[in-house]
Amino acid sequence: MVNRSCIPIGASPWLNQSPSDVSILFYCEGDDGQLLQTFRQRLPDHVVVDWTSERQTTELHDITAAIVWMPPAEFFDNSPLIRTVYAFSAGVDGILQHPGLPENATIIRLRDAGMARQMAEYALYGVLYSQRQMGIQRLAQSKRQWVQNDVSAISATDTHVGILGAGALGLQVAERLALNDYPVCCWTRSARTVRNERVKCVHGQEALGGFLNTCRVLICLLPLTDATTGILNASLFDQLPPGAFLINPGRGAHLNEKDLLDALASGRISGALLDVFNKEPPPEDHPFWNHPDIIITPHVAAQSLPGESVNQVVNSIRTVERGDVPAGVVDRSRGY
Ligand code: NDP
Ligand code: OXD
Repeated sequence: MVNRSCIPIGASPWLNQSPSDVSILFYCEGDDGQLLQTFRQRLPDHVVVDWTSERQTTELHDITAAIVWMPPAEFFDNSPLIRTVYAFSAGVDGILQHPGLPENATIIRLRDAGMARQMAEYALYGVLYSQRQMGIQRLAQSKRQWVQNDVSAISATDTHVGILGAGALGLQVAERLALNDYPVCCWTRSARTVRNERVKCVHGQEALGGFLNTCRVLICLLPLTDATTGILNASLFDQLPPGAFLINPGRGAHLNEKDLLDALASGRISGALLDVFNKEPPPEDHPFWNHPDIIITPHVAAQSLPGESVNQVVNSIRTVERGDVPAGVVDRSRGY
């Protein structure tokens, strides 16, 4: 949901400048130059300044906008006038925690950008893995055991899935799972109407307990905020049905890792599919690596598609230049 109160119309930092006056500071971790070049082609009326190679030779002081993914700590040091930050990501916890982020900068994030479909596939994989008890079978195979009697027929319709969050990603995940016959319920912060009658939605702290009690599989697709940090902890696990399965493609800091290990040891949780970690990659001696009931993926559950992501950022830049409010404006007080 776009919060239209974040950029007051007419307060755009661009309004008194023609685009050709406008430089945009660029840093996207891991870019081999391709993305930078694409932005330069798509914004021929702007100067896109590469922070990595041009910061020593370019006057950065007057720059008012930036395109970023995981910018270094010094990124904003010489550009105190940056007022619009185009985050090249869906999650904005990293940029919001950046020590140099100007206090009054507006952040505009990616919405979906090809990620929702991938996230739905990732979630479906995890849900099927749990429902069809693939963990038991994988382990048995590694011991050359034939475990026909240990695998029971549990139908999709009896496998209730709960999704923490029903945003750009969570909602599409919910719809895909519902299409595959899983009863799905989402939990959100505010009340919302979901048009798909096969997807239920509850909201608020008071609804959390009842929501958790039914989830055979729990998927975390929350943004990382003060309110959601550490939410996947022992007290939450205790409210799930015994043997529930956890899927976390949200953020590593949503999960209390020790509590998960304890819950796996006690059988409270039967297994977990984890894409994100407190430290990425986890240290070599991290207990998750070899845990028989944990599947690790390297933060690839959903990767933004470059074409769609560049389109979104370029459209947002044009929208802001017109003095309008683009989609994806982050509410900094909420943290997402
Ligand atoms: P959105 O901002 O679109 O949706 C967030 C959802 O979480 C909303 O439904 C919101 O509720 C809900 N929410 C936020 N805070 C709370 C709270 N305190 N209590 C209950 N519900 C809450 O985010 P996206 O769907 O775009 O992305 C979700 C997250 O997925 C990202 O922030 C990122 O961390 C992660 N991600 C991971 C990727 C990966 O590859 N592993 C790729 C991309 C994203 P409400 O509807 O009421 O606002
Ligand atoms: C994102 C991510 O937030 O890839 O976009 O995690």
